[in-house]
Amino acid sequence: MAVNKSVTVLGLGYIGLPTALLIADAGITTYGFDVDINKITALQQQQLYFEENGLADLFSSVQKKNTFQPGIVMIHSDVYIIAVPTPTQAGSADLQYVFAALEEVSKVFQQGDLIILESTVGPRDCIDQIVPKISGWNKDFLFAHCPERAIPGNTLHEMKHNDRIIGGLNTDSTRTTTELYKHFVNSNFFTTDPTTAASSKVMENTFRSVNIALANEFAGLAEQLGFNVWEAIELANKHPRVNIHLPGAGVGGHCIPVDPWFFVQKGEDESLIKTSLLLNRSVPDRIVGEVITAIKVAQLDNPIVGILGYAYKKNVNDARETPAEYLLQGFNKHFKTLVTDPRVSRKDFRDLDDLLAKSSVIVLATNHDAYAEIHFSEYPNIKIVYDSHNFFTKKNFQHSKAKHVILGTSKE
Ligand code: SAJ
Repeated sequence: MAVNKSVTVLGLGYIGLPTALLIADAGITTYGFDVDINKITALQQQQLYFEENGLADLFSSVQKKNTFQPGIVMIHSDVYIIAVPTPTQAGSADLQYVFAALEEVSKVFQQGDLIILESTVGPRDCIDQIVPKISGWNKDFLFAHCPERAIPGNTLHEMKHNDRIIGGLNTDSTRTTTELYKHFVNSNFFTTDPTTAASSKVMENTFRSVNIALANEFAGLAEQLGFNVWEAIELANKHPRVNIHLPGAGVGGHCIPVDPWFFVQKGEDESLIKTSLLLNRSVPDRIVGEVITAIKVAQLDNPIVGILGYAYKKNVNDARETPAEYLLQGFNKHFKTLVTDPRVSRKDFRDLDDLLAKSSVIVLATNHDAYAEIHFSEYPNIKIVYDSHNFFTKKNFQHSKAKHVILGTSKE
């Protein structure tokens, strides 16, 4: 695709904004559309609204080139890239935001334009629902499903260097999409049809869900059988064909607890995929139960629980579907509960020091690097530290009387 063509990215979130900026940085005129006026205003005032490695530098580079124009009014361009959320709804992808984006595209769409869907959708959604909608406009069109595969925290690197799967509706669609992506992706392109592209994307996150569930089940077994799950996983992973994932406080983010549901058929019970999703969802409740037991054993009266970390994983400021919310709700039913996170700000959240000074029980939900330097001896009020990530070391507990309870280890 020639650089004199223009692109509009619809949905300027965690995927859409970096994608738009990479395309604009390649010198292609790029329009950014979002229904959220606050996002558009921020961008027009040269401000970003989420953190991502390298995004600020990319944004200033693009500003100098003057190739990116955010707005809330659609303007015609040659390519439309849709990167809007697709939550789960009763076991399938909720396509309402995709349809709303298509509605916007239809206002300016011209014969022969290309529509690329980056949002994750169910295997047959493109063919059964999205393509028929575009066909209804009665104009020739090109269409490809090119599911995003970048991980929050390393989004820009992965967008540039991960292999891309281009699921074109026909050869022209695949070729034009590949030509565009070659402007900013420095990796391999694998071409297929939209249904296979969607399926492979959902399979990737399902692989993660099932493997993390296995690790979480191993953690439960370790507690019952009296072994250390962290050490056992490390040893098992010495085998050349074994790659056990890590247990933790549960599974968050807008992908792994969501996308595998697209594979679960309605009414299906005996599905490995469904079991993995439910197992991962049950982890925060299991932790709440374990902490309550530890509190009883330690005979703590009126304990105050302090949750360390609210982001869904370490070193990001993203709290979508975070398991820390289930911990908060679970503890709140029984005890006064405080939360801190250096990267997620909410009015009711505390400073780290304030939380450490007030809590008698600490529950590590998110293993942010920022917690590595805590010295529990400075907070004699803290009696129990529940560590969901095997994160703290002896150094953190030097001269401290707090009990270090590690998920997935014997409680004796
Ligand atoms: N987690 C564990 N144990 C592990 C690994 C992760 O409990 O061994 C937890 C994390 O703490 C987190 C959740 O799982 O709560 C998901 O984190 P993640 O880092 O595994 O993945 P995401 O959700 O940030 O991004 C995933 C990626 N998919 C895969 O790795 C297959 C990313 O490449 C996708 O682009 C993204 O989903 C998406 O948008 O689908």
